[in-house]
Amino acid sequence: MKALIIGGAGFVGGYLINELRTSGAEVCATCLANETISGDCNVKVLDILEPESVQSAIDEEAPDVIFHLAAQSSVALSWKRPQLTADINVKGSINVLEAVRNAAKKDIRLILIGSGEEYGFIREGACPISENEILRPGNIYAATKACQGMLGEIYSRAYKMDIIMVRAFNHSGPKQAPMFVISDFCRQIAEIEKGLHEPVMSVGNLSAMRDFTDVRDVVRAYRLLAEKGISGQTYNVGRGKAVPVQYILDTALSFSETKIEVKQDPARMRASDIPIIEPDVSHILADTGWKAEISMEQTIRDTLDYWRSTL
Ligand code: A2R
Repeated sequence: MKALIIGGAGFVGGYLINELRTSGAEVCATCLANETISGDCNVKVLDILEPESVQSAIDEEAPDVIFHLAAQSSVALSWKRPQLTADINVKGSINVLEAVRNAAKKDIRLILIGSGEEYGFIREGACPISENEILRPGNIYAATKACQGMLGEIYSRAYKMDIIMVRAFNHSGPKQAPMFVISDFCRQIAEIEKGLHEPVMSVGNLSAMRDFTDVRDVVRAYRLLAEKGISGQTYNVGRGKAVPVQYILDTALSFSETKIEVKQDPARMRASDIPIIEPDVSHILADTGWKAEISMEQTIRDTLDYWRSTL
């Protein structure tokens, strides 16, 4: 398989390059001019806001499959920079869709990576959430990803293109930015262990229940969807077993010998926190045989070890 990863310099990109290379694929990954790609693959500089560049990259590579990861992926930044978020996540995705539609190679499979955030304000009793659930995005990032998924469905139906839409739920692992909860807790613990700040951890809402999957399992799901997913369909990617954020905190703390006090920080509490977000993952299991295999405990341990060795 010849794969092109658009947006390969982010958290997921490095893991996906590794997953695809290990499975024997030939890989080319793109990044912005100021970024670098970590992984064993060909590299191309590409800004998805330039339609001609997207077209040339796809025509030069002539891949069998494209994984579209490039995004403005921060919910917080999406509130501050809504136009930029819409430009990259919607216009940028249209540039990719158009370039695949007009590509010289006609049998390219496109995997559009969306988000569990698209479901937004989930009805009580709707968990586990199936792909057929109505989308009620609750923030600008989520709305742009829902839009990307809808465009994918439209292009797939109207132009008979081979497109698969993914809604990835929370994923985590070593190297993730510390604005995400597992990485945040692990970094705070590693900093405290090194004496970099007082032994007090600040936390937000610990009762919210979320579904966490190791990034290494997530990229395996993306590869299997490229190999076995059904064209035109949307797949949830997640563990299918939500846990309270309190469980992550307790597990992370249990891996440290240091005595640490936990303090709730009002700045970290979100007014609109949805009590539980848990995907139904039977669709991807049925079509590809994929399910999460790496335990949450392992992810937390590896992320803590990453911060211990990085700080
Ligand atoms: O924002 P930066 O400088 O970190 O660059 C991001 C890049 N990117 C772009 N690439 C090409 N053309 C653009 N105009 C453009 N704007 C941003 O896409 C970053 O290197 C990459 C996305 O990586 P992350 O933000 O680390 O996301 P992650 O965790 O790898 O997630 C991959 C996908 C995204 O579509 C998420 O929305 C979804 O999975 O959950």
